[in-house]
Amino acid sequence: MTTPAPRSKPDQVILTGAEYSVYSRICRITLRLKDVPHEFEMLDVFAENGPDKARQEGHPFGKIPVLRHGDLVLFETLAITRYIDDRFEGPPLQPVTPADRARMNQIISIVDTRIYPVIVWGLHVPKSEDREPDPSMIVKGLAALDALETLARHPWLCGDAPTLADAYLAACMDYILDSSAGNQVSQHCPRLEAWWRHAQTLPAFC
Ligand SMILES: N[C@@H](CCC(=O)N[C@@H](CS)C(=O)NCC(=O)O)C(=O)O
Repeated sequence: MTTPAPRSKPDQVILTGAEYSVYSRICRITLRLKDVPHEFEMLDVFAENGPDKARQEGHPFGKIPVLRHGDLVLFETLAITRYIDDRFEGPPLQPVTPADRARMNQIISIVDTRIYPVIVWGLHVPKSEDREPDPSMIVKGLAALDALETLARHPWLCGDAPTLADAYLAACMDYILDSSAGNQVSQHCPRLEAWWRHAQTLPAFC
């Protein structure tokens, strides 16, 4: 793989991704929460030449998102969002106490390993393509939502202020609610429901 040539000005922030992409949304929410001026460049990774274009942008696996800040090119959403939080002024998005930080990391891991593969790909995508999901996906999806319901605090997932955990879960909410596990939120997850209603009052999450 060749290293992509820098093409942004020293302080320019460019996020390459797609509106539909959960991981691009996580980065956009994070940039907005920190109030970082940035440009968004659309790259449809599911188009025929999408993965090649993503590789040219600097993603070795041909995925999105990719963040450029001056000469710096980053891929992997956790690295991107932590960089945004560490590098720019604005409200801190990672809790200070070890216990709260661990809770944030638990929620992020659940989104990465359960919500995205199970609910987004295992339930939402089959529904949008008029296919029956694998029944095991429903069981796993409901278990993931139960775990998040138990972890969620008020008004934000980790307490008094939004963190990267809120950005991660918020980016999936449209897909969760539009999946066969969506009713679980209104019927059995009062904390998540209240959190999502509250989050949507902030422009960063819309
Ligand atoms: N671990 C990566 C996951 C990125 C990812 O899976 N992005 C999706 C879009 S939301 C993608 O590019 N999918 C295309 C593919 O897997 O070929 C991250 O955290 O950024």
